[in-house]
Amino acid sequence: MFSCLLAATALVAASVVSAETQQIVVGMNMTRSYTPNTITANVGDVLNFTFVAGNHSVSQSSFSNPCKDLSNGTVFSGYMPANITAGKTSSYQVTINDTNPVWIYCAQGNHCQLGMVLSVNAPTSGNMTFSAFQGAANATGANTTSTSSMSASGTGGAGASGASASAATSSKASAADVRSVVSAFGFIGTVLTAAFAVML
Ligand SMILES: [Cu+2]
Repeated sequence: MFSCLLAATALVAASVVSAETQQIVVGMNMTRSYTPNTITANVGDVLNFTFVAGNHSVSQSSFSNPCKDLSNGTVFSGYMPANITAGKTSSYQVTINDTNPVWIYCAQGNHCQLGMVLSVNAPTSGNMTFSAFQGAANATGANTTSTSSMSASGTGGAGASGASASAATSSKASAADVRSVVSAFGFIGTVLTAAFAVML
């Protein structure tokens, strides 16, 4: 699996621009988190969220109203309980339809307020960075659990949201497969952490 990730990285480095599937782990190591939580995606890319622990969601908000459902959004996974050690994982896919920023949060309890958010194509400077979004989510304080009745069976209408969702599906992957994904992300996370530590 790790070699596949290296191959994918090599393709990106070679500036091959084509639709790809990007892997995001939800609840890695029992944390309230998306890994990674800042995504850069091309039009047509698919974000594949794999829920491995806890009971989280992938929900869409606006930048200015974090932790709150976007009224015209099509992204809502529903609550996805998972327990990778028991072999129970689920996945949910979001297709990126344009390069506008997409703001994602977990609607479970106060997870969003605790910083469980993700951005797609957020500006890296200015007022609408990932950090600004996460800070705004932290600041909302109140528990704003999702009351959306949106199904996860969006058929890809572009809408204003820039993203569309496909039906959530239970993963057929073995726990070992997902563990290898998790460990690969864990490794990358360690490298990134080390890199940031050097930068700081
Ligand atoms: Cu959560």
